[in-house]
This record gives sequence, C-alpha cells and structure tokens, in this order.
Amino acid sequence: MFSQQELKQQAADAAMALVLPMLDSQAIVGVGTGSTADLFIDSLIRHADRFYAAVASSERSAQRLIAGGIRVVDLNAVTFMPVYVDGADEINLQLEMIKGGGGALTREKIVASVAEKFICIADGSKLVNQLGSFPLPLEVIPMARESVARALIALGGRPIPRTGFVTDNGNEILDIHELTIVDAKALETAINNIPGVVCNGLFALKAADVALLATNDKGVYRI
Ligand code: ABF
Repeated sequence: MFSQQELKQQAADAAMALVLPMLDSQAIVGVGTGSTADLFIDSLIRHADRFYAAVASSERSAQRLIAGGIRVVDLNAVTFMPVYVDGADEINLQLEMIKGGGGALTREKIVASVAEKFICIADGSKLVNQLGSFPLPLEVIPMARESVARALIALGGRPIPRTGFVTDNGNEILDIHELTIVDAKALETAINNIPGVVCNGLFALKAADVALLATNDKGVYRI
C-alpha cells in the first residue's frame, strides 16, 4: 500500500518521463502549484541541464524553482511552451478540472493557456464522476466580493470568503460550496461573465490534455 505522498511522487515521475522527450536546450516548461507540482519541480531540478527555463504559476513555485537553480522567466517573454504540468483538486473523465485550492488558479489558467499540452498529475483520489464536491474557488476583485457572492447564490452555490488570504495578484478568494456542476463548460462561461470575477477554478473550456493518476490498484494510469 503506497501513501498519498508516494502516489503523488509516482505521478510526478510519470510526468517527467513524458516531458523529457519534449525538451531541448531552448525549451521553457510551465510549472504549476501545490504539493504534487512541488514533486515535479524537484524532478525538474534534477534535470536542469535538459531545458532552458521555467515559467511558474505562483510566487511559491517560482521560489522553489529558483532555490533549485532553475532559471524562471516572465511569461511575457515566452512565445512557445511545449508543456504545462500541474495538479488538480478534482478531475473527471473528460479531463475537466477544479483547481485553485491553493489560490493560484488565475496564474495557473494563464500559463496553461500558453502551453501546447497540459499534463495533470494527481493521486487517484482526485478522479470524480462529477465535479463539485470540492468547493469551487473564484478569484475576485476585493470590492466585488459581496456582489459576486450574491450572483453565485443565485446560481445555487454557497460562497465562503477565504479569510486572511490574498492572491499573488492582490485579490480575494471566494470558495463556492454545494454547486451542482452538470455542464462545466457552461458554468465556467457563466461565472467568467460576472463582473468582478478575475478567474474561476473550473478548467473545462480548456481541459487537461493528459492526466496521470497514481493509484494503489492500477499503478499510474493515463487518461
Ligand atoms: C494546484 O494544486 C491547484 O490548482 C490545486 O488547488 C492544487 C492541488 O494540490 P495538491 O497537488 O497539493 O493536491 O494545481
């Protein structure tokens, strides 16, 4: 029986095996945020000679990369990125995800949007039939917190402000509990259209391209 940490490590190792053939001395790798992404960062550090630089989806990941000797570049300087590797809070069989439990959803979505391929790495517990048991994070402009919350109540959710938390972009997070997510793409679009929402944690309009899920019974399986 592997621990959850060992499963995350297996998923990160599987991602590295998939990423290595995409790399050359000019390559720039997109890097996510979270405990599983941290393990992928550690693996990147061990392969520092195989690529040029990384783009980080959070200050926290940037610090970990820099501490490991990896060059971190600004996304504005990047025109091509072969791959983005990140974890998720939930993922379904369509590879739609809820992300943002760590509060980095906006930068994660931006960096992922530039990458050719999004590889999601997780332990198998993140796979769900229907998204929504994990509260959906929204990054909101502070002055719009209450108006956005009312709009989300109208959509059937129960918003809870993440107190004491400020995003890397200086905004606040609302965690939306009890949403029934039947059509993730439609809900992602609807929430994006609420004034004051910077970003929502549904990654459905652009889902992952590959998921590597580590489990005790089936090993690391790929969707
Ligand atoms: C990031 O990492 C976030 O979008 C998500 O909230 C989180 C998953 O964290 P962990 O890998 O620690 O479970 O991708």
